[in-house]
Amino acid sequence: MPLTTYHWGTYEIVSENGVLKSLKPFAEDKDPSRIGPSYVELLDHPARIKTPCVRKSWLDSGPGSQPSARGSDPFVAVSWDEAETLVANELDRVRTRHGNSAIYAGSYGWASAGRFHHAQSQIHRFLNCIGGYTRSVNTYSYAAAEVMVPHVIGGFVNMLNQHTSWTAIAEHCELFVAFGGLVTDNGQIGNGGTGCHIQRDGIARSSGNGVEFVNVSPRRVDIEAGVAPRWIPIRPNADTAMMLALCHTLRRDNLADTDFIDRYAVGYEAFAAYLDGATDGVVKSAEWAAPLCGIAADQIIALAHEMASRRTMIGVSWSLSRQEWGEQPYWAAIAVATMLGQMGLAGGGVGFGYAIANHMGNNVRRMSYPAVPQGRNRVSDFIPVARVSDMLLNPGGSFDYDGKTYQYPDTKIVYWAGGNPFHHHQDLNRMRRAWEQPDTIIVHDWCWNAAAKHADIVLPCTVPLERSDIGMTPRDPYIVAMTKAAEPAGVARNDYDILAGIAARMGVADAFTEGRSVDDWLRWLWEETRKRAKVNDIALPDYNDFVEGEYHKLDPVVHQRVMFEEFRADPEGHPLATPSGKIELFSEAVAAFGYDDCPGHATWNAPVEWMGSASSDCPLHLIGKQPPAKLHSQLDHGRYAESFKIRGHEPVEIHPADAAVRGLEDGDIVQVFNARGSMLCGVSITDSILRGVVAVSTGAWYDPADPDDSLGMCKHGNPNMVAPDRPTSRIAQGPGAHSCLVNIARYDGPPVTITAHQPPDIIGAG
Ligand SMILES: Nc1nc2c(c(=O)[nH]1)N[C@H]1C(S)=C(S)[C@@H](COP(=O)(O)OP(=O)(O)OC[C@H]3O[C@@H](n4cnc5c(=O)[nH]c(N)nc54)[C@H](O)[C@@H]3O)O[C@H]1N2
Ligand SMILES: Nc1nc2c(c(=O)[nH]1)N[C@H]1C(S)=C(S)[C@@H](COP(=O)(O)OP(=O)(O)OC[C@H]3O[C@@H](n4cnc5c(=O)[nH]c(N)nc54)[C@H](O)[C@@H]3O)O[C@H]1N2
Ligand SMILES: [Mo]
Repeated sequence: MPLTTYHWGTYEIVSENGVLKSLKPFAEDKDPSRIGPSYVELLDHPARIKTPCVRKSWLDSGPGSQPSARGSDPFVAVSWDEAETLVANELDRVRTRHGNSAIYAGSYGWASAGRFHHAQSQIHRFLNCIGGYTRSVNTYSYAAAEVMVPHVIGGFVNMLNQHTSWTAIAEHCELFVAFGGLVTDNGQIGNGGTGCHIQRDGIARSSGNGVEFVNVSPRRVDIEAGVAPRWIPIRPNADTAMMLALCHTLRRDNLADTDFIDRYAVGYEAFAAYLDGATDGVVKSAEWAAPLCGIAADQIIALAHEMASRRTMIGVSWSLSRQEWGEQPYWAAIAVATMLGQMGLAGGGVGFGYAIANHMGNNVRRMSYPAVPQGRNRVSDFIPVARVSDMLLNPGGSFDYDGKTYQYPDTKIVYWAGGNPFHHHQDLNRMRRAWEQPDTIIVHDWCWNAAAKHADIVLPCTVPLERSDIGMTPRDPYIVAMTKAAEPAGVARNDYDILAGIAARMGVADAFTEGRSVDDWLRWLWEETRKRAKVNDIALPDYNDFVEGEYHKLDPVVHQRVMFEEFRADPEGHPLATPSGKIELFSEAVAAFGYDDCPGHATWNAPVEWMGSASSDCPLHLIGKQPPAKLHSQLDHGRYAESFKIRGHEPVEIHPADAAVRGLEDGDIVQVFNARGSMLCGVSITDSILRGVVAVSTGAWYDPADPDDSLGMCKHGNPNMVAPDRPTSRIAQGPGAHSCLVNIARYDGPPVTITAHQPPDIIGAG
């Protein structure tokens, strides 16, 4: 049966008489995700964007007109001809008058799977053809780790594909201590596409072999009940304190593996001086950490002893990076693992994000795949991705990043394809003000989410079911021939064709397309893939046979992968990519940045917003976690995502005691609020959450309660109404989304109608 693939899995396309009917789980998938099938019912949903549209004031009066009406102005339907001309002229005006750095096109976001129709690859290639753009660096997923961990062990993102495999864990690990849990709902996702879901199986098989799981997390359900995890409920954003206390205990009780430390690490003396209190007068003992992290000192001490006596894997979820000082728990976890001396042993050491995505801990043969060539970006300006509001509000201002200082450019155009800033960015009321700064905002999307509704020019794109592509990623063994199963809705076009049309009007058609059709590009990508495969001694069929066969599965590696195995065997021959070639428990490079809050080793700093600073105004800590029933904002308007909501609102998980003092019952509608804004949620009472903590999944489309947004309230339940736009630190400038205090009260304002999934007013839509 023909196939398609998404970030949440591969599906068989079921058609009758050439008409797409449904999606069925891929036969190879042992644990398919239920997210996917919703796509079919959404192709023709009222929220589908079917024609190019321009915001009325912008169309009438030109760039920069009435920017505060973004989100409330009606749109005017225009032809592709007109839309291409408007975009080409505006890009040309801005690059001529202000230079290409005035075009911000970081365009962060997950877009869709498929190697060719990857929106960011396309838009970046196009903009490089016209002189370049200001880009973004790092991610919303784990920016703090991306910047800090390379200083400590010489890499991070590259290492995610090298993690010790579940097969090695199942065989050799005895104790798996997971900070932030192992959330198999999150393991539904595999960026770039995924063939067979393996996370639940990896955990179950390990458990069956006797691996004991410890869930260090504010939520009991962060490890599935089926494997009988031990729950250590920790206060959010206090993991670093607990980890430092584990280090201190290992040292005090002579459990640290000093042979390993001597041979494989540098800087232990300086770090130990900090643990002992020699540098700041504070001993980082379990007794010190207990009131900070909310875990009894004897429990921390017992855990340290247990970890030292068993083959122990330390898991660190990426959520720990998306908080103020989110760099530190990663450094501290590496310090614990180093002191245990098990790095490079099968089933021991540390791992960053097991179960977070389906590729973590698989045993795939590593092969690099070709991508659409990007050309050269002649603009050197960049921002750390989560500093977007800062950039728009503060042109010419300076920012620190990884030891250096840079300047924000003056942005005139924001161009987004394949991401949803009204989903991913924190403090949306602040972002709305920032959104009023540029002259022009251009968005390609397929549905009328808030990013599209707040743009000036909206260009409708296709979705994977409406185009052919190749689903392949070095993280997954399946290469999928993605088959076109439906005609594009309305006059929607592939991102490639949209950009080719604009390129033609700007005189760069040949540079952008190289004269190739979509089919020519797919064949080109396939031939490049075969060349790379050959170098790796992997034989791939020719293109026609591949498409005919629908998918190709690479052989798994025979050997069980163990991260740091080669380094352990031969640290001189296989040094880490750090200045010393070793694990840097103290980093001279980081110390030389001179940041007083980051002295060169893992450090505890109290966050501004956490349970330690809770007040009667804001007594609860909010976690804005990943949604189980969708990917970010994608498919929020589908029936499956809808089935998780409470009277149309995103649920807020709350402890029975916290609900009782507010007189709340299951299913009540509440306002979750702080000084930044508020959202309406449905109450879900559960004793699976630490008292004092509440949790709301991300992904509900931003739905302001009033057109000019003077209330600062989202009717629907988007946690970025209240999450702070505060960087993790000056080092990484990552998103500090999880460092958030709120209050909750029953909502007794006027009844609301959720309009998030309705299209805006469109003049002249046929
Ligand atoms: N409070 C809080 N906020 C968070 C997080 C959190 O934990 N808490 N998590 C953060 C994380 S980890 C991430 S990665 C971000 C995710 O943020 P995003 O990646 O921006 O979120 P998505 O909803 O996946 O956005 C993808 C957009 O691309 C569109 N799209 C899909 N396919 C195509 C295509 O082929 N072409 C075009 N042009 N568009 C397409 C979709 O309709 C959607 O609007 O959110 C971050 N935000
Ligand atoms: N279904 C689904 N899966 C997804 C995604 C999605 O949108 N939907 N998004 C994907 C993406 S882009 C990413 S980056 C990953 C993110 O993966 P994660 O960052 O792991 O995901 P979260 O769900 O935000 O957090 C996991 C758990 O961490 C716990 N937690 C939060 N704060 C703390 C803390 O301070 N300390 C401790 N110990 N625990 C804490 C919470 O209880 C939460 O349930 O997920 C991916 N998987
Ligand atoms: Mo992410």
